[in-house]
Amino acid sequence: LVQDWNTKDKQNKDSVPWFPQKISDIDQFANRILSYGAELDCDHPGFKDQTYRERRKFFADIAFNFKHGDKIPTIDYTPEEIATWRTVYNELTVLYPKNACQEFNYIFPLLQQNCGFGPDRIPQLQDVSDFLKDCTGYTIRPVAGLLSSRDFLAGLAFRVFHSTQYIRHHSAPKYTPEPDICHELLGHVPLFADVEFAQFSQEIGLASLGAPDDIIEKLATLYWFTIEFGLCQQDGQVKAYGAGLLSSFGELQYALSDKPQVVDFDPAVCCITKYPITEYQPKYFLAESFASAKNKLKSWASTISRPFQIRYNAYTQRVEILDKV
Ligand code: NLE
Ligand code: FE2
Repeated sequence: LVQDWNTKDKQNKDSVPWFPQKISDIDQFANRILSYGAELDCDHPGFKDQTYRERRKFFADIAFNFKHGDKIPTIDYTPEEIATWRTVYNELTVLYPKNACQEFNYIFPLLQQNCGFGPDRIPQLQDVSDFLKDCTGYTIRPVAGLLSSRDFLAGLAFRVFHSTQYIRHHSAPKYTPEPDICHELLGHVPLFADVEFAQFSQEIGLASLGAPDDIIEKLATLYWFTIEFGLCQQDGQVKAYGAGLLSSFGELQYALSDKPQVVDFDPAVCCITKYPITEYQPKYFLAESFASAKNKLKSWASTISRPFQIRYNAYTQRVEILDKV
């Protein structure tokens, strides 16, 4: 057992990219974001809205200053923000019974009972993080903007989910290309409370630690087509389990219509498929079942060769690096 990878021999040290080995190492990602939440592009619906831009900066600063172990600050959401949440929440919750996977529909009422999910209030990240910790050990960290795929995936290895805290601009409730609090809470959170799904997400994270750039890109693509935009078959019907679908009442309906292309989930094909990030997906991958997607992805990930093995120690919240035998 090599306790500290960074003291390992020089050759390995040079060829293996840095990765976090303990949960507090994730603090180092906070100032490495690719785009800062306040610098909105000119085609963003909030670009000309000065109040919205200032609000985004406020949220970005919370995330910048967050350290592992801190409580996530409680937000006093404005009536306008709550109105946007209400629209998204009400539109989506009528679609879930028919369109969301069983696991999602099982957990959703638990979030209503335990975390204050409902149309009139935006749930607080700390409450949701506490709930997830009880269910699967997942915790939430606020994030200021987009992380690199490498950093984002590494968080999953520690069952840490990076979450935005701001809400989408009120002018575009049915679809936004960016993650926002609706996407995190309605799309991701329910499935992170599912034991098998939590395990599956962590596997992607563990596979990413110290991986070369081309593998990171493939893992990020698999993440995209499963955790973000996955479809699955349940009782002979197509259901959504991807968070990007479960948080967009526009795309959720589109994805389950006959408009997009739907192909069987095969990780080897999926991991090299190109995708757009600012519009509805032209193509989705359909898993035979939720469990089968997990198994296929796990077996694909196990073919990645690395000069070492990794084991997560939940007691110490560290990854242990083992020499290959
Ligand atoms: N398109 C999604 C939504 O509108 O909720 C967000 C996707 C983030 C990857
Ligand atoms: Fe997401």
